[in-house]
Amino acid sequence: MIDSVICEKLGIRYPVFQGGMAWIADGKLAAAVSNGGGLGVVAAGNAPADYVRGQIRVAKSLTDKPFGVNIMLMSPFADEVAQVAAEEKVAVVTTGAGNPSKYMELWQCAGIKVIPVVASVALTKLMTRLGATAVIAEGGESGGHVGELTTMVLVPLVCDATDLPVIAAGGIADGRGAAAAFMLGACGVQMGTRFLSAEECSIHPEYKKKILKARDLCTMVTGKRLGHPVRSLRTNFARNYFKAEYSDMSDEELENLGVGALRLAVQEGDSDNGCFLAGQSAALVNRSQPAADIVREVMEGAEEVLKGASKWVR
Ligand code: TUI
Repeated sequence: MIDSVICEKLGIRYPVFQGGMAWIADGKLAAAVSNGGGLGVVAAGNAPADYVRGQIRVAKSLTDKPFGVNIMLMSPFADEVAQVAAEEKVAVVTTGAGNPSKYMELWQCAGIKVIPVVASVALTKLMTRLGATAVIAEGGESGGHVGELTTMVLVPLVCDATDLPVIAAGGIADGRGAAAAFMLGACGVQMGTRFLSAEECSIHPEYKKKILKARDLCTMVTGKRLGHPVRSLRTNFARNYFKAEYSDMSDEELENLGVGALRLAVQEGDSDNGCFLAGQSAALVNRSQPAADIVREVMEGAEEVLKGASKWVR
């Protein structure tokens, strides 16, 4: 059985976090992952505080296991959502797309364990100083908002920069990826894309179909011009957006082109106007199954790979 310091720290069975996917990771998915022994996470994304409080309560009604809330720091509602997480005294807060320094004390005073996504060594060191419980090193293979570095480079750099437990994310969707993450120094993994295929994940059937069909070169990064690079499936929308970035379109028009695109993908399955966020690992995701089976299968797969690793050493 895989054992990890992060399991002990959080009271979970498997060192598997579910990524905080905006518009997607609701209370139902988070509870299913937590009931399966991982750490389920309710994503705030750009949603208002009332919605997030509602989803936290849904998760509480479906599981008595620990779960987290992901605060997307670029959200216009980040301040209110940060407050709701403290009021609801969730077990864990993960953060993304920014520096959560200004909220750390609020969450820590509420007894919440703070586990930020870091995409650089500098933020890793700052979060260590400010008392984070662990950090998530998320490489650019991931879906959604991406940093510059790959998982292969970022994880060992982050491990060298901190004594905190490090969770690896980006490009991990099976036991092989998880085993590799442990070899890089991580003590757990976070997966988003693999959980898009979970039976408890309520995305539009067209979204799920696209993930299950995705092959090696099916994702691309757009949004660099506006400073918010995001990885998504290579749909008509993504191709057109990419072209628009390199046209003489104004920044304002470009910004408007993206408005509402995440919702259109998740709720309407609209291939022409929706932005289907997904990591490179979509190519590795080939079937739908319960979230608990995903958690167990990935960890059992990692165990098998790690047990066989001595074949490389004489
Ligand atoms: O946050 C994510 N992934 C996301 S957020 C999101 S919602 C969105 N919608 C439209 C445009 C942009 C985002 C969809 N996917 N992952 C965690 C993550 N955080 N990846 C990279 C980072 C990151 C990057 C820079 C974290 C901190 C950071 O440093 C900020 C600083 O000030 O040092």
